[in-house]
Amino acid sequence: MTMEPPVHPLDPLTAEEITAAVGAIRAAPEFRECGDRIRFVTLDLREPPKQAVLAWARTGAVPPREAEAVLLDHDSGTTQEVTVALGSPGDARGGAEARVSAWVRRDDVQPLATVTELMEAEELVKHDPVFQQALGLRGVTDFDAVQIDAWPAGNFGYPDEAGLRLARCIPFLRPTPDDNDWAHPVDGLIALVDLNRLEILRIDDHGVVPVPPEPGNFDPSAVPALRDDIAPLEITQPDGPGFTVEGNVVTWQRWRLHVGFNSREGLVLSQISYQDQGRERSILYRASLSEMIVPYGDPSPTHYFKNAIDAGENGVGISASPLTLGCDCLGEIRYFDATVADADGAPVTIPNAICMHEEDIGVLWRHIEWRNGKGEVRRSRRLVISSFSAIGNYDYGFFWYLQQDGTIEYEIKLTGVLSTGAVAPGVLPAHGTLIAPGLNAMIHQHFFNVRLDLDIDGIDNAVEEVWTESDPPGPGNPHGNAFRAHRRRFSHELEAQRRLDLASARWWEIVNPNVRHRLGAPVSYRLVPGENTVPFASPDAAVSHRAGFIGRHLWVTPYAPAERYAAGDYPNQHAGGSGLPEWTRADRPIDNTDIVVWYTFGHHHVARPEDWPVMPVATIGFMLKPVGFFERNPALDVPPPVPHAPGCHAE
Ligand SMILES: [Cu+2]
Repeated sequence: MTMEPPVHPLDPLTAEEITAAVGAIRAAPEFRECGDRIRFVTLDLREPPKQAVLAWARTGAVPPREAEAVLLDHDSGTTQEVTVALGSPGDARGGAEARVSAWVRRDDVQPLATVTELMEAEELVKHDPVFQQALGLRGVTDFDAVQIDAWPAGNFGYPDEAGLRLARCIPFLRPTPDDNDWAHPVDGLIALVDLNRLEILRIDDHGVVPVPPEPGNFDPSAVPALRDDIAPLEITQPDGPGFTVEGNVVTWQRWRLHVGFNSREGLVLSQISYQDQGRERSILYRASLSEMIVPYGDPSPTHYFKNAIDAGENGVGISASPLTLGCDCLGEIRYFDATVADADGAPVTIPNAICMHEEDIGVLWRHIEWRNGKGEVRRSRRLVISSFSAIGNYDYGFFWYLQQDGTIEYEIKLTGVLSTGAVAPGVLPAHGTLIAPGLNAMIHQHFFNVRLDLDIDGIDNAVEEVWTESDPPGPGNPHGNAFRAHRRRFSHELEAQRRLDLASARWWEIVNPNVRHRLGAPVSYRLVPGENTVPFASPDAAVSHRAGFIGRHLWVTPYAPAERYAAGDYPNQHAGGSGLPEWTRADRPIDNTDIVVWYTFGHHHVARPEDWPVMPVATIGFMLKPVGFFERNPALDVPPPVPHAPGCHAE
């Protein structure tokens, strides 16, 4: 089979490449040794090492294309890690058949959950006579109106769960198929399912709680009257958008970058650079969401296990939804499709999975002279690259913004439906908020970790902590007003495991010690924190081990291609300790070398009645801002928006 040459070595696998890789895997002898119930969990580009990609940019030498697949053999309960060489047009094997180059069989890990097995678990529990009997005790007799949510089981060290692939299944009532999935939790009842054998291992009934009666629908028919005072708002760019797209490489004003996508992380931006006075300067080699986790704070038997590790347990990319013009994104949109593999290995295209457009975000900079009323005003434009994933009850939007002043911003939009439980009439939940009669939204947190492989003006970088202290009172500070910023450079991994500290206005700057600003300091970018919190689960809790990355806001590691996910490659049912805590134990040097910055940020969610029946978007994120990277404000060259308007531009 001949395959179209990729435009860029980081381009996601094409449908043809997925088909070729799956063909090679199916033809391998190792595949024939697996059982009939074998499924493709993920199948993605195996990214070439950074040096190979940088060499390609310099010399045009195309690195070989490779695919990496994770398969789950339900019959043996084993995971198969397969690497496939796809060949590339530039190498000697151009156009050759794809072939398996590595096959590792593992019986010590659980890959992320496939939609297929979660639906199988739902059918199993729904039709189980013992479970139906327990539902009957709660007045539920129409079992077609029952929805079963299969949650990742976590790992609580129960000896009878060791080595099994499990889901904890809880029921909801859904009187009609269009109902809100989570308005009517049937609390107190839980089934433990072996997903490999498709068997119910246990059904635990912790007592009947009345099912909350109120519907929670939010489609137009559920609203008494829709507003009729929304004036039309159209965003048009008569000459087309201001960006150019070649394959997956985007150029917009001074920015250039590559837009990628994979099953686990979803949107990936690579090779972000900025054209500064004719020089293309590198900033970020690669940026992606490395992991996320939602720990719930309710200790009851039907909620304590809720610690959704959504990237490593479900896959942010494979959960991406198609985006709709005028709904998800507004304006002159350029979409990118995403292609992933389904459980049988067939390529599936998620149309319009990524949306890119320009947005006006108000004033960029301004000064009006008070003496004569003359001055200059510029409007700010940003490039938005985004995707949305629906993972269980939550919908997460992942938004990258590139701005004209050299700022890179990342924002996650949290929306969708709350995870719910039930309480008896008159009871106020201790670990949650009453959001409708009898309906409990349990307290929880959302932690995200972003892997930032920064290459500020080159590969060798370092991280400095910056904090502010008041000067001591004395002759040098006679008025007591003095305070100043201090900084120190991290030399090894362990000292770079840091938490934010409001009292010292702590933040971190990524510097290139080898490139100086004209004023003397190393060029740098500042990681500007946004909203954040710390975990409230005890340090001994399972979640604190299984997602150790949430214990620190900052981690810095030396670049290692295999270190990709903050909670490790296989967090599903993992006992804990993997990922960042494991890698950094070696305390490797991180000063003036190729480093990766991992930033954890958390949204603390004490639910409100206004979050029901669907949550207005909450946002959380951070910025990367140039600090002594440019000579001065790099956006001085943005032209006046209205050339001759008084107060906009003095002539
Ligand atoms: Cu939440």
